[in-house]
Amino acid sequence: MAQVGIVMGSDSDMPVMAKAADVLEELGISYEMKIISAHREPDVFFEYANTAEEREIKVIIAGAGMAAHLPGMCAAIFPMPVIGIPMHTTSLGGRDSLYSIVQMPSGIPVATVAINGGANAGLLAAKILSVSDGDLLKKLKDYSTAMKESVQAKDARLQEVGYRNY
Ligand code: RP5
Repeated sequence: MAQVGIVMGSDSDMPVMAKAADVLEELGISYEMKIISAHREPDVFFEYANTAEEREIKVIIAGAGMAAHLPGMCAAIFPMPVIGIPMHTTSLGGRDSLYSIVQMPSGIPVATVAINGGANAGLLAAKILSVSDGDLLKKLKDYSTAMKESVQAKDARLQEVGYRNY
């Protein structure tokens, strides 16, 4: 049974949504992944959002671009956390997607990550699940430690070779 529902408005969103899936896989979190357009197939979308709770999904990660209603409409229906990923767009640089997703009216929150912020969406979903999962919390702490060590290794190399040879 999937714990996280990843849903995107179009297959053109896949490169960004894949980063969320990569993080979930790295942390051993089960997920399902769907392409569902709230605008182009509203009936399919409503079926998805209405059945997510009974399918035991705990968090939805929804990514969309332009007039990006998919995350907000998920949040309107699904009673547990929804994380929104605004897609970069060629016309407005993703500000259209960002504003559409982040500017939710009071009462229907969407936890919005950065434009194209797929990895952080995966991490945020993991952190939400870690509230009631000690093993997952340990993996997240290890993830943070590995990140710190990676920065320290870069600095150590900089000190060793100097910026011109870095
Ligand atoms: C949105 O419209 C999708 O989420 C996508 O980001 C954007 C463009 O979709 P395509 O025209 O590439 O299918 O629904």
